[in-house]
Amino acid sequence: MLTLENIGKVSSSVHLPDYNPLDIKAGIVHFGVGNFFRAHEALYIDKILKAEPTWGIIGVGLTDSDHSRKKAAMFKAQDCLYSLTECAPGGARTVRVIAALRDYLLAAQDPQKVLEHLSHPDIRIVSMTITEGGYNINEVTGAFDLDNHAVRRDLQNPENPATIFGYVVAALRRRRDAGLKAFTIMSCDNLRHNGDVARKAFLGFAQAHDPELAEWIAHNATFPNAMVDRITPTVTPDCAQQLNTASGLEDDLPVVAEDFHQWVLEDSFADGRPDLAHAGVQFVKDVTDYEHVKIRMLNASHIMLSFPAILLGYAHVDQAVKDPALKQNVENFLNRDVIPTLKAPPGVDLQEYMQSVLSRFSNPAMADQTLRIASDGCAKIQVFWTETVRKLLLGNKDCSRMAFGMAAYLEMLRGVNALGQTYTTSEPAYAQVPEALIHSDDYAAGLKLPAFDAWRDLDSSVLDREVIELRKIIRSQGVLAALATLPA
Ligand code: CS2
Repeated sequence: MLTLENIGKVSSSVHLPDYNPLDIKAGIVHFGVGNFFRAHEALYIDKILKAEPTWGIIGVGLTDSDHSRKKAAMFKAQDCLYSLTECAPGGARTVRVIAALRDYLLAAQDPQKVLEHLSHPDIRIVSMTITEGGYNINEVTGAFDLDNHAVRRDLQNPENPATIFGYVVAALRRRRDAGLKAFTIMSCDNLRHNGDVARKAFLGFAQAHDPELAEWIAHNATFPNAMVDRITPTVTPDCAQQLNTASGLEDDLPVVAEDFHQWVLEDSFADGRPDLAHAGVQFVKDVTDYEHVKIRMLNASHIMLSFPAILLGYAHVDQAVKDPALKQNVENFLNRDVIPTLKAPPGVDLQEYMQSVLSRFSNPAMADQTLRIASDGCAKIQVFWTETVRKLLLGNKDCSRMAFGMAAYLEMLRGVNALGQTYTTSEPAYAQVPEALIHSDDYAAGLKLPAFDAWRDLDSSVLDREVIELRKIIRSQGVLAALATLPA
């Protein structure tokens, strides 16, 4: 097993930390220790720990399930070590053991310990990857949703929180009362203006809890915006075994990612930060243009590709992007619907960016899952497509590719592909939504789903009619026939 004790015995081809993990102190608490975080922020931090050993990370898991308890036990058993395999499109691989994570807590098992860490003066950054839908912002009102059940519960029990908002705000109260500084709240999720969204969410909660505290937080905490990028597939048990066979490690928690990674960050930190530029972070005054390019091009075409790919029976993104009709559709979508309304950040050529995205999607070494991409499609459509749809509608532009994407999404939600095989999609936002909307024989019913809420204020009658027509064609003749009806 991969542990601190055994770390010296690994094969010489594996890169080991260039610092002693026992010397590391925690300066960051991170919520949501998923694969993306472990392949991204944790790697950047790993690269600076030798020079700055006070920036180790304490990971916190918020979901309490058998799976998360098992994961927490594995982290403990491995002294929070894990391996990251980075795969270049040409086949080259490197493996490194990351020791940036120095503890892992499941919040439900030890809520007070989480609060103690968050209230400790050594903790100066609280970062998070809690998914696009995790910020509890109502897409229609644009405000923090105080009706959410868990939020209401936390507002009534502020000292025994269960949501990230409850934990962070309770800790900030303790810090203020103890005369300590606030920390930086750093979102690493794929949202436009993720820092501003985080600010709205945490201040929205704090305001409802205690307006005076909310004001203190507004003046003392910071919420830098960031663009984060690295494709990090789900690691299935088979994949974990292959990774271990290749690395010679016995790692229960291996992660795999492409060789590309990028982090563009605003330099706005409440109480210092490590020298992340040394690890490759680009600090800029305003990340807006970087975020828009990444989200409206990469993430938006990831779902534009994966929804129909699932219907065609493609399990992996690299296979899907080799399908000429699917690839052409993504290129048309980017060239005609997205790029004309995007502003390129300095030094970025949007045509080159598109080619690099398509080449990253085709990296066979990772076999990124189409079902992973399609999961939580509701929140992803809201975040990745809204701006493009609104611009098309407002400009009276051709909406056919968008209609195709929406039709493919709605057909995909039904859980059966063109080969008659069934699969399960994950849509956490639909817990309250009547199943009937998804399974109705009325092709228009699905248009009422919250995925499409963010342009309800606009006249979308033409778009909606196209969605209905394309659904009919997908259902009767298949995805490729529907694609063939789009403008060449
Ligand atoms: C993907 C992202 O989940 C998704 O929809 O588009 O996870 C994507 O792989 C990352 O944002 C790449 O940085």
